[in-house]
Parts: sequence; C-alpha cells; structure tokens
Amino acid sequence: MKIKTMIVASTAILLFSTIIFANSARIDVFSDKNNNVELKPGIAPERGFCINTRWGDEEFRKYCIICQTGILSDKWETFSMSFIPQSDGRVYISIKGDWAKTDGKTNLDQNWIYFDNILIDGAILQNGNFCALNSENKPNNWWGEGRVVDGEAQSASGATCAKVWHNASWTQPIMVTKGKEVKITFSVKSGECIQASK
Ligand SMILES: [Ca+2]
Repeated sequence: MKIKTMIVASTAILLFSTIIFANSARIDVFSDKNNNVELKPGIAPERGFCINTRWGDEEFRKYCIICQTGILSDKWETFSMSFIPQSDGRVYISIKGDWAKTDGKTNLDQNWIYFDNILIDGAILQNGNFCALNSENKPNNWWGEGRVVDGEAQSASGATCAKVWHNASWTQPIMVTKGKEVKITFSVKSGECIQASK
C-alpha cells in the first residue's frame, strides 16, 4: 500500500471511530398535566447538566427536568443525577440519547446510548437491570420504542441492557414524595451515531 493511500485510509478509520462512539446520555423527568408535580433539579451528572426545561410552554417548564451526561465513549461509565419533588405524586423517568441535528437536515441524528443498572434512592423503580422481558422481548415495567440488547459482552451486568436514542426511549412512571430527593444512578456507554440522511 502506498504511503498516501495508507494515510488516507488511517485518517478515514480515525474519523469513523471518532464519530461512531461520542454521544451523550439523557434522562428526562416529567409529570403529566393531571398530576402536576413541580420538580427542582439536584445533582448533575459529571461533565453534564441537570436543569428545568428551558423551551416549550413556560407554564410547564417547572414540571420537567432534563439531565444530560458529558460525551461518552464505548466504555461503560456510572453517573448520578437527582431531583426534588415539590409535592406527592407520579412522575415519569425517560431514558434516551441527546437531541442532535446536523445542519441542513430535517431529521434528528440517531445517537444511540446503552443504559443498564438504573438504581433509585427515594422512590421505587422496577427492572432497572432490563433482565425481565415480556413475550415481545420488551422490558417489563417500561414503555416506549427503545431496544433491548441481549449479550453479556454488551451489558454492564447480567445478560441484557437497554439501547435507546432521542426518539426511541424507554419510560417508566414512579411515585414520589414531597421534599424527598430522588437520586438516580445509572451506567451508560455510547452506541453508534447514525447521521440523518435528510
Ligand atoms: Ca443488565
């Protein structure tokens, strides 16, 4: 192989491997309109943020928290985030990838994220290890359009983990108590980034 070809080839491999695994994980916490629980942000995940929503209907921003990690690699990392409910009630935890859009495209990029070992202090969350699956291979207690990956080599623990992106998330309702901080600890790693074609 000529030197120039080798340089082009190795640059392409470097770019490819840099682009593939460099996504951020995101957790949204929100209450529904019939069961409004105001939420105050607590701990932010390392290199990331934990804030009330800053877009959409101003009246409802205090009922929604967006929490995002820093840029991840293809190695598992464990993060924590927290929030403080201002009343008793039901809120929803939604695991997804970051909102990512390439200039000039209409659709979002598919920034895939693997999630596993989701643990909660201050409330009860079911099946945070994604080991209990129904007959359609979807994780019990979660609803949405995410995926489940089967394979111990891919999971942080056990045989299965979740795989999601911004528009293919898993969501679970939890009951919270006024003033009682809810802390969520979770393991994540970046999956591939599929840029939108249009
Ligand atoms: Ca697992």
